[in-house]
Amino acid sequence: MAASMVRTWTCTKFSLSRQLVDIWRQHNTNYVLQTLTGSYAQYQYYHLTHSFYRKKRHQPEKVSNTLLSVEKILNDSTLHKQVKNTLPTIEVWNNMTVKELANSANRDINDIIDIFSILNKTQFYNNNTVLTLDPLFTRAIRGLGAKAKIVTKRDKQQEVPKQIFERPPLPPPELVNRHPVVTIMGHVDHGKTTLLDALRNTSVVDSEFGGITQHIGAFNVTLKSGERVTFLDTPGHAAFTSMRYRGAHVTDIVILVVAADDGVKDQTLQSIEMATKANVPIIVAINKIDKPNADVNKTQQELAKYGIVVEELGGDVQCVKVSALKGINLQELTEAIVLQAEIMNLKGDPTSLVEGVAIECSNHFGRGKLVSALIKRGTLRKGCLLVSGLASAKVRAMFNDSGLPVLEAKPSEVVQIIGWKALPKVGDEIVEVKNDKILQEVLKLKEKEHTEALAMQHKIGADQKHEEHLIEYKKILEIRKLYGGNKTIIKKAKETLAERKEQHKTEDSVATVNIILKGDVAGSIEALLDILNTYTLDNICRLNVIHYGIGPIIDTDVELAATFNAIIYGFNVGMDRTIKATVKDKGIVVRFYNVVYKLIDNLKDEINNAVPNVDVEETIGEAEVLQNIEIKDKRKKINVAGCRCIKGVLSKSDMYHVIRNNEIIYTGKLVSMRHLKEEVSSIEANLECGLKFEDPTISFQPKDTIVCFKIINQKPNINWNPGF
Ligand SMILES: Nc1nc2c(ncn2[C@@H]2O[C@H](COP(=O)(O)OP(=O)(O)OP(=O)(O)O)[C@@H](O)[C@H]2O)c(=O)[nH]1
Ligand SMILES: [Mg+2]
Repeated sequence: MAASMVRTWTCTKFSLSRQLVDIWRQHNTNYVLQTLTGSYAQYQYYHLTHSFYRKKRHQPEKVSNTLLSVEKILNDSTLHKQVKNTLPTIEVWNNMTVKELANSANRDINDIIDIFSILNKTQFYNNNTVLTLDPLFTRAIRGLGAKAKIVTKRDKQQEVPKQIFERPPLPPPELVNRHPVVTIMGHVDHGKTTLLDALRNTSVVDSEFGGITQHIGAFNVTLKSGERVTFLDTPGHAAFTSMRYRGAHVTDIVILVVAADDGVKDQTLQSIEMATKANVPIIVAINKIDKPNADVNKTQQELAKYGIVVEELGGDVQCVKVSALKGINLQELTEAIVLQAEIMNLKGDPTSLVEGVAIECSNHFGRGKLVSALIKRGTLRKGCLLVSGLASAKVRAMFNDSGLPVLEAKPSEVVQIIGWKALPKVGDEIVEVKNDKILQEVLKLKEKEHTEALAMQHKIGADQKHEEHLIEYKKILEIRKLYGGNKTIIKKAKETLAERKEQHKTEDSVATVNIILKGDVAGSIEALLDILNTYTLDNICRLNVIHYGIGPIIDTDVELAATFNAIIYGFNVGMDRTIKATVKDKGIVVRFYNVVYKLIDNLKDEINNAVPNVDVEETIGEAEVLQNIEIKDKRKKINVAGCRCIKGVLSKSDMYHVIRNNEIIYTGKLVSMRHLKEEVSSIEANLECGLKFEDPTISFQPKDTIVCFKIINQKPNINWNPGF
């Protein structure tokens, strides 16, 4: 039975002769298996042997067929897929052990030992052998049929930051009461800032550009009832998703503002989703009830559809009907907040080392690097050492939301901190460390993580290059397999690949818009970058952000703009007076905006201007073929399409497609257009005609479609929808 299986397999698979079967019968199993292995190896490499080449060279082959096959292989995108999709990714790190690699790769430890032992016969490998990320390692990963992804591993050295970032909470009896952090969320223009102004007796809304909030605002407020609340005001405009997200994730309570005259809108839904995902209770404030078209009931019903069922409708969500503008029911709203906070019994730990979140970061004109932080734990004082990502600070001074100095900040309070060496990233955690030694250690480790992440990025880039190379290699190999040592074909194939690369490069550099973004606060830059991330039309025009940063436009920005031919966008920032002359001399384009969607509108114009015109087809008429009419012209047979115009106009001088079964079978011009034996220049809808094309050999079938079109040289459609 086994013998017959091997026989069938060998004969079909390798086309080996009957001799092998005889050997199987006459010799022992080991011998047969060895022979099989040998034959298999021979089969595998047969296409690369001299005899194969020689044989192939003498095989008569039609040139056109050869070219077709070569072309087919060169265009074979499945090879791309094979290389790109089939390789699984293994997470690796420097100095990992064989055992760790086996776990990470989800492979048998012996596989790992085998592959390393084959590649490096001079070393003995066991479970605990430490591996370094060198070329041998990369080859071994390839040998395992995978790709490597370099990650950072928390090793012993990193126990210090672990202690710092994951401090155990204080036992509940030692915690003290703290006031609530309340984030106001909702759709654009539904009255969030007006409501907050009314609650704290200010008029922030009057100072906002374009009538919309574009920063996350943080305020410590003492309500008329004497209760303290920290309010965060978020923008409702679609562009500021990250700010809303941040607001929803640092808060205890969300006030969802919904205008009674407008109802539930996109950003209302997004706010509900964010608050729900962050597990934060919602209080609904139905605003603008003073408006004649206010419909509170309808708004409540709409909210119920999305899971926010207010108490009046039998749910458990508090809902207060207010008018922020007229100051109606504000007392009820504050009572609802206080009640919700009481239910939550919010506690804090003001005694331990500080933990907080960077709400906003900016380069303040007089104060320098300024971070607005929400304190979550501990009490922040002057002199505290803080670390956040790669940034660190020794607190030099602190200010409240009115810009007045404060001496300390306790849990739930928002405070502006100066003393930063570099600005943290908005939304990042801020932690206090005990002394400078620990600070330096943490920074060193953070730096290491950062470098490793960069190395990983570079590695990915290198992998990509390697993959491209591999695809080309596979294509040439395929051609070699088919045409043996035919040097001319292989040379031609290599040349074609090289030409395509070149062509790809030139196509790549068709249109590019380079920009530099400078903004007043990190949140604005983040919002702008989020919008730019929605741009996906790089095949039509590349959009490159050469550099972005916080603060006024300075000389290095101008230098970069000159080098990369970039436009500088200043959002809510000015430009150093000293560089105005350089900007003018170098002809740098600098644009200033203080409303986010206006900046994006301008960028869209820039992209449109940068893109060269392209030829597009504009259909002007359509006809249906009724029959193929055969006529004789100087003894030659000529086909004419007998058809009826069914849409628009057919014009004699324009271009035509002949379409059969949804496929264009011919594209060209007419030499004659006749209506009732008369030569005409156009045919209108519902009229019959005979169309004679430049190519007289083309024949027509009833139901073929003939499309008449003009070629128009116009700007391609830049359909960038940034989400607003
Ligand atoms: N009639 C009436 N108008 C209001 C009320 N509350 C706000 N408004 C008006 O609605 C407009 C928008 O108010 P904002 O407070 O800026 O709205 P917002 O929700 O903060 O807007 P974004 O921050 O841009 O999302 C302003 O013209 C306000 O005067 C209200 O209770 N009644
Ligand atoms: Mg607002």
